[in-house]
Amino acid sequence: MQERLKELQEEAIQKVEQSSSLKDLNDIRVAYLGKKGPITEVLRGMGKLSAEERPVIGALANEVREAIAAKIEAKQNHLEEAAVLEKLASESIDVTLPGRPVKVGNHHPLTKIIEEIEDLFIGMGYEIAEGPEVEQDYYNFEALNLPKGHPARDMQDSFYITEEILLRTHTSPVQARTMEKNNGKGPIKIICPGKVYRRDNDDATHSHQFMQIEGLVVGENIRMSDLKGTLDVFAKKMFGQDREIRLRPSFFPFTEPSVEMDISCKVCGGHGCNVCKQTGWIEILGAGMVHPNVLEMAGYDSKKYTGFAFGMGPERIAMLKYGVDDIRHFYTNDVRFLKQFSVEE
Ligand code: 2U9
Repeated sequence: MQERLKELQEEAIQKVEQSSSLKDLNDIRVAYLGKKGPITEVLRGMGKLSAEERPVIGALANEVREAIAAKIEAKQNHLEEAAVLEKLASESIDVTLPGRPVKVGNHHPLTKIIEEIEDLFIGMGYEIAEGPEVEQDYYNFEALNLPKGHPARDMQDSFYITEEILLRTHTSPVQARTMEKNNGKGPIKIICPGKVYRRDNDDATHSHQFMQIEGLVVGENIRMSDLKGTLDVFAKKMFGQDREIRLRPSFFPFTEPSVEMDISCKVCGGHGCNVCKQTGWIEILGAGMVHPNVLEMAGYDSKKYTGFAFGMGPERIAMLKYGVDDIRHFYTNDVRFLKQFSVEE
């Protein structure tokens, strides 16, 4: 029996050494140390042994069992460690590989135009001013020399919330509010960008909601020549140094005299083409010297203070600059349209 036990130990240990997987090891454990295994069988047959043999064989059987169990455990640790090392080796990453590009969005074309114009005027010493989109009739019309019943109000039909409160039809109320806050003192140099609303039917060139950028300068000795020089710098920086500007007489209730500014057509160089409707010129903005009534209503002495103002539509500028043929593209947010502006200039 002693020999049989020794044989079993050698046999089991040899198998453990040859095993190459955790499954093999478990099979060996079940085969040699399990309830139906040969060692258990030896122990079961001990009843037939003499009183002297029994403790000797019992002790040996336990030794053999422990030796096999210890060998299995050692081999199991070894196999587990090897498996971890193999996994680490197979899962190692190459940190020198280039990363996947991160998907980034881009500014909306109108935001780009507005920021470009803002930067340009900030460079000339202007500040940005903003105000409410839900506005009082007083700041939207009255303070701008458009009293109730004035015919020019018809051109700026609005969305009314009450008789006295409406969605602003231009950003001019921001300038009126800024002047009022300054208590009759100058100088003021501001750019006012923002959303405006008009009761209009939407089509390729009209929208009930659009954007404006207006500018206002108020101070002593501000002249028409300052306005012209400023607009010339703006036009050249925005559309190219080779652009010419042209001022034509116009009318706005809040400026006197009033003008409209054209730039020479970049496509034909002023000779006439489809883009400029054969005129050689493209209309860009309106402007003028602040009407004395507007200055007086905001608390300025119009004998001492003068000013100029201008206004333009970023949509129109963007349509000209990027060749967009329908104003509705700016608001419907089709990513195929928006993506075309992804290259930051
Ligand atoms: C104050 C005084 C004067 C703002 C001005 C224009 C001329 C003008 C429109 C052109 C097309 C805007 O985008 S558009 O609809 N604007 O032509 N705006 S002068 O004059 C002001 C504003 C505020 C206190």
